[in-house]
Amino acid sequence: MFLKRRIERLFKTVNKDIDAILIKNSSRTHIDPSFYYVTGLNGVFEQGAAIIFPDEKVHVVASQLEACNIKKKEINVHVFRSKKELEETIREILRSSRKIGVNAEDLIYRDYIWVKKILPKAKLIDISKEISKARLKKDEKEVKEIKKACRIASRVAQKIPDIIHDNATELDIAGRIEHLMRLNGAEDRAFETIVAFGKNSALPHHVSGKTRLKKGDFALFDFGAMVNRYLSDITRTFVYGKASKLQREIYEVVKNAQQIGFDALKDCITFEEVHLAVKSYIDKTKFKGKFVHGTGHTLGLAVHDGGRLNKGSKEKLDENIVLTVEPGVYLPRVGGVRIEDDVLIKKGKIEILTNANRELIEI
Ligand SMILES: [Mn+2]
Repeated sequence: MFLKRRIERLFKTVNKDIDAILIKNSSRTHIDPSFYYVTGLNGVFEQGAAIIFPDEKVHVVASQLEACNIKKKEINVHVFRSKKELEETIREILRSSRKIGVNAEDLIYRDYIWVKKILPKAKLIDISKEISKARLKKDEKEVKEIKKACRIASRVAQKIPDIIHDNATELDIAGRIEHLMRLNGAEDRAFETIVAFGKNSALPHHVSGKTRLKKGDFALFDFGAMVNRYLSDITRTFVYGKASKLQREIYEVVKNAQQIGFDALKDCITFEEVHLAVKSYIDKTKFKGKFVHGTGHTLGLAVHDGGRLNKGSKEKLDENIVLTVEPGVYLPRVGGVRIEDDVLIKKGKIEILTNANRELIEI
């Protein structure tokens, strides 16, 4: 049922005269997350395609290695064993479609040229904006998966004080976090886990390396779990040892900023307003100018799922959107604090989906 409703919504959002939508995957690093949105499948589906029409079953063209895993009765499965078969199958399914929606966001150029060649009479229309818009508001099943991913991330965040130790490297702890997520039911990590010790925590997208943990360091952990292709995204920052006065001050400001973000999600109209509320608070403290990124982003099948809480984002807040709220303060050469949680917007209220302790913890 949920697939039918997603497809209905997608065609309604597109609101253009199109006959079909073609979602085409390429190799493993170029899989379109929208493939999972319209099929509800889990797997990889390299080179495969999903083709949808208004009021019809979903067509999935999959290699013989993966087609056998598809057990959904709402899906018409087509198997390809060679590039030629893939070509013939897609051509056959779309033989009477003249206007075909494609997702420019995730369709690689080589495949675009290839689709044009095999369907010479069809007009390909970019509907990436509409796809992103349709995916913004989550249905019940999506919320369920995201909540599971959030529960796993929260549970692991709670365990971090038990796994870090003197002299541990960032990469070692990143590996342990990812292992713990698997032990707690994750299928994979949501993205490259960030572990940043000491002054590295002042770099919002630090690449974890061989830096070792020392007494007095900030220790920042940004990670997420994947469940049925849906993701969570959480950040916690601890002090390893006793916090200095400055560390306490930074932490307090970031924690207050996050609360302002939560409140703003209930009161504001646009994404931008939430960000400005958080940023203007931080800029009124002694850490003016030290919050250097957006307040958050939408979350779902992709970590950055289309919408962003930043300046210029006129997108409207609406129920069933899932967003991160992740203010930070970064002092070069000292370190930084970021606290990030995932939030589901409901009618006039919010539900915080990641519930690991947000207070300053000294380990
Ligand atoms: Mn995030």
